[in-house]
Amino acid sequence: MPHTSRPRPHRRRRVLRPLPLAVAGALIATVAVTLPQLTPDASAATTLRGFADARGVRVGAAVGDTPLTSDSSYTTVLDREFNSVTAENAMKWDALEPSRGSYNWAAADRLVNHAASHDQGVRGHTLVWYSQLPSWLKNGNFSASQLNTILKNHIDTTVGRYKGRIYAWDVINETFDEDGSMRSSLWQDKLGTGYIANALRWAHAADPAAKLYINDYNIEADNAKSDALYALAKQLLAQGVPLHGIGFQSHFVVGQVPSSMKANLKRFSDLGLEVSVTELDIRIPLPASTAELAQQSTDYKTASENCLGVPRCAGVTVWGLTDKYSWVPGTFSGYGAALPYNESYAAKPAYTGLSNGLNPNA
Ligand code: G2I
Repeated sequence: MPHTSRPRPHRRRRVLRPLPLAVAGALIATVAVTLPQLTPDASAATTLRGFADARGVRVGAAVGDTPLTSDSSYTTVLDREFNSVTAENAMKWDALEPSRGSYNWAAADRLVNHAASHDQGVRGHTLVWYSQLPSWLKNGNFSASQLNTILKNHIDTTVGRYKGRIYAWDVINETFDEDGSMRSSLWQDKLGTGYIANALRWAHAADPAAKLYINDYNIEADNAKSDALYALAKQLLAQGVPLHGIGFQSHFVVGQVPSSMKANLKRFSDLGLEVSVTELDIRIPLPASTAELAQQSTDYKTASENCLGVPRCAGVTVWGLTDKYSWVPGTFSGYGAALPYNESYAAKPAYTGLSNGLNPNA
C-alpha cells in the first residue's frame, strides 16, 4: 500500500501516548460531572415509552418494512415513542418461507436489528395462522404427517433464528370462529386441535425464554369466542403446555370499547397468564369529526387502562403509528383515522389518550 494510506502518523502517535495519571483522573471527573446534564431526562419522561418504562411495561407499534426503510419521520416517532415493535407483515409465513425450506430473512432481520439498536423489544408475529400462507403450502396437498413436519421445521427455524431477541411470540393467531368453534384452516382441518399444543411445545423448545401467546380479535369482550379461548387456555395449562399469554388484538370502532374488557382480561390473568393488547387501533367513519377524535382519545385511554389495570398486563401495542400507513381504509371502506398520529405525523387527541392511559399519574 502507498505510504499515503496511513494519514498523519505523527499526530496519531501523540494522542495514543498514555496520559499522566493526574490528567486522566481530572478528565474522568469532568466526564462524570458532565454526563447527567447531557441526558434528555425531561423529554423521555413524557414520551409513551418513558411512561411505559416507568411502570415496567411495553408500548409497541406494528412496523411495516416500507416506512422503516424509507420514511425518516416515521422512524423518528417510532424510536422516540415506542419501546417495542411488531413486524406488521415481515414474519408471516408467506414473507419468511416463500418456497419450501428457503427463507427470506431480510425484512425481519432489519426490524430485529433496528429494535436492538434503539433499545426496543420485539414481539414476534406470527407462526401459525390460517392466512398469508405461501402457495406451495396452501396448495401442496400434504398429508397430516408431512404437514406436521413442515410446521415443526418452520417453528424451529424461525424461533431458533431469533432466540433471545424476541421477548414474545404470537405462536397461534386467530384460531377461533366468532361462535367459539375452531376455525376451519389448513392446520385445523388436517391436524386437528392438537396442532396448538404441538406448536407451543416446539416454540418453547426453540426459545425457552420467549413468552408464547395465543392471539385473536373480537375476544376483548366476554363473549362466545373469548369463552372458548378461556376454556382452551385452561385446558392447555392443565396439560402443562407452555402457554404464557393471551394477545387481545383490539381492532375497535370509535365509541365501542367493550364494557366487559377489563373483567375479561382479568379472568385470563387470574389463570396466571400474561395479557397484552397486541394490535390496538380505533377506526372512525371518515371524515372524522372533532367529537369523534375526542371520543377516540377516551377510547385509547380506556383500552390501555383496561389492560394496564389488570395484573400481568405486559403492555399495549398499536397496529401502526400513523394513519399514513394503516391497513384500516383498505379493509373497512369509509373508515380510517385509526391511529395516534395523523398522516403528517401530528399527534392526535388519541395520542394524549394513550399517553394518559400509560401514565400512572394522569
Ligand atoms: O388485518 C389486520 C391484522 C389482523 N390481525 C393479524 C394481523 O397480522 C393483521 O395485519 C394485517 C396487516 O396490517 C396488513 O398489512 O395483515 C394483513 C394480511 O396479512 C396485511 O395486509 C397485507 C395485504 O393484504 C397484502 O396484499 C400485502 O401483500 O399486506 C401484505 C404486505 O404488504
